[in-house]
Amino acid sequence: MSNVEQKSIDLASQEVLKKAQAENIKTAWDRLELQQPQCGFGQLGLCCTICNMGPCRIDPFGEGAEVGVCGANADTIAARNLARKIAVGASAHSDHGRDVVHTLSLVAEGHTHDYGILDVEKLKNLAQEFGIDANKPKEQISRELSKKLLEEFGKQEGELVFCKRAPKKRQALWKKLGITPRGIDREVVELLHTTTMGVDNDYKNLIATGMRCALSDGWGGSMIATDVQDIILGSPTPIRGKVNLGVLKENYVNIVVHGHEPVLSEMAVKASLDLQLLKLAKEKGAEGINLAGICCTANEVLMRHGIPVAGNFLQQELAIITGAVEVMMVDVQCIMPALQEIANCFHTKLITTNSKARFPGVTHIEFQTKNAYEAAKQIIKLAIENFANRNKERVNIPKQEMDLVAGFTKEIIFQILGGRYRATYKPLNEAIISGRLRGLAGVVGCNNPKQTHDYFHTALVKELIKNDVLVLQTGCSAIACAKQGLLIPEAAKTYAGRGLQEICEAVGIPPVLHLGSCVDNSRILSAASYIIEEGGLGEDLSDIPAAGCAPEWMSEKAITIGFYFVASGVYTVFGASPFSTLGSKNLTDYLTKELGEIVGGRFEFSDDPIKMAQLMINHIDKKRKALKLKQVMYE
Ligand code: BF8
Repeated sequence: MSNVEQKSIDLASQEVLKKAQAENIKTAWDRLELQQPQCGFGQLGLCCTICNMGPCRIDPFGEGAEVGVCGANADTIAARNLARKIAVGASAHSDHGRDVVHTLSLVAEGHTHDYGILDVEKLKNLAQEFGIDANKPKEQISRELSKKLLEEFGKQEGELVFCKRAPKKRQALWKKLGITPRGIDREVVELLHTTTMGVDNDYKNLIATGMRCALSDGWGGSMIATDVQDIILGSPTPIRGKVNLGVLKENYVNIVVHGHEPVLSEMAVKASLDLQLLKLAKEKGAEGINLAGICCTANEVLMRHGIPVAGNFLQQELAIITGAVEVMMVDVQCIMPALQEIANCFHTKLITTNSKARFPGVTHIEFQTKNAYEAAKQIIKLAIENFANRNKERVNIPKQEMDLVAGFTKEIIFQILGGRYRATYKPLNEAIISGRLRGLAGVVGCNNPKQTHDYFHTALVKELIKNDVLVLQTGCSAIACAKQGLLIPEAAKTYAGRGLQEICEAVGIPPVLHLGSCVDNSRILSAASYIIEEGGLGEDLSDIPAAGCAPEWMSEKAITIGFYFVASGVYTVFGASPFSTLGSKNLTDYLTKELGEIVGGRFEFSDDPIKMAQLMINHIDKKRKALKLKQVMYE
């Protein structure tokens, strides 16, 4: 794939890819090419490395081995492989959530003054959900709440408290199926246990255990991460920002935060405004300090502070290749191991900050809640010192930068649609009931060099909004659409159908709402629960005219998100290849057909974005019909 247009639809990325080619710097696209042909057994899910009698592989054509040495067949092997990915995805989000709660407990104990309790109302609401007297002083509430939240991870019995946020009918279904999550860590461990050699050999049972684990992420770890981040960092409100590599500035010290945990990037924001550091930057010949983000941590600081976003997952290498980045500071998740080599081609210093995620030989500045601000200052100082090492001849910052509006939470949707003093989801429900809006879609997830970068996200979302579907976005998908100008109110006029346009114009919102990072997919679950509570659109999440999609997914976390959406009743379409299950027809049929009868949600796979949108629209129309809603107003 040498043609940059095939690699990405994003002009800024194309420009930097050309530079990479000219300078013989290898990126993910080149490494993908070197991997061709990729392992067919792996793609089909038919390779088993679980025990030392293997590795075994099943012949997909039925001519060779039909079972592994232990006797496991294609169904068991493919389901075990998939289940392990669900466990890993859940562990990543949930471990993030645990760290955030730990920060809350340090704030409550007075062990850190770098963070505070910024959303007291949310703290009190959560306290009530956990049976804590909300009239106590906020520090006392925080102490008790952080203890109870930490217990959610280690709980052995009962059910996660946030499950109660789901509609009653959904809760009852989870109970009936035995998939109500009990404790977050317990579900991850139990799922891993069942996948080891000689435990669960029933692919349907493995998927049930997998759904329980995924639910412990969506209605547990991720939801905790979202809500506690809002408490200690402040709940986002709609905010304007800029996106794409053009946000890097030629005469500034450029620092890129990359990863997932905003407790770190938040301090980088604070430190980048430090007057002494600004003075130092000027002394070193820079005009100032420019902080930008990549991936989900970018979404976090964008939503709360309007910090510009340099790009999504596939742009992490490209940001460094601009030659203008002094420091890229990384914490956990979605950080390509290749960054070290790319940084070595330039003056860029890669800095790791989390003890869980290190690179051999890379500078590590350990970031702990207690020393947070000092560590951030140290990193920024290092970036300033590194400015002099920048080779101006090799700097090539693309011009492209686009405006966007971010910061829509479930609470904000209440306010913008219902007004601050009569906050309600009623106008949203009524818009769907009357047919002005066809329905809702959650479009989320990553980039994958196997697909033309950003094309799947944007083509799909354009098709949805053209058909009066309001789109809720998170993660790298939101960044992709933002770069193409879909996250500004003006986009409604250009791209949205007439009904959606009328709503956007009436309340001044974009047709595509940015709800945050990947853990913030939990905001979509909560918003959907409010819709049911409001009334008129059924009794369960599976009744809502809505669908989910991850068009360019690559991460195990996306699989887990898909499973908690499906187990919550949402029809969910995945792009790229299916989850390596095609080697088992039984498992694939189970995920794409039978699950719908069991949990009300199921998977669909497609490699065509327009077809994906059409599948979602068909599903939405089917749900409208089941609810006996009026015709869509402007067909
Ligand atoms: O958690 S969307 S590439 S950055 S996994 Fe990663 Fe995928 Fe981006 Fe955020 Ni989510």
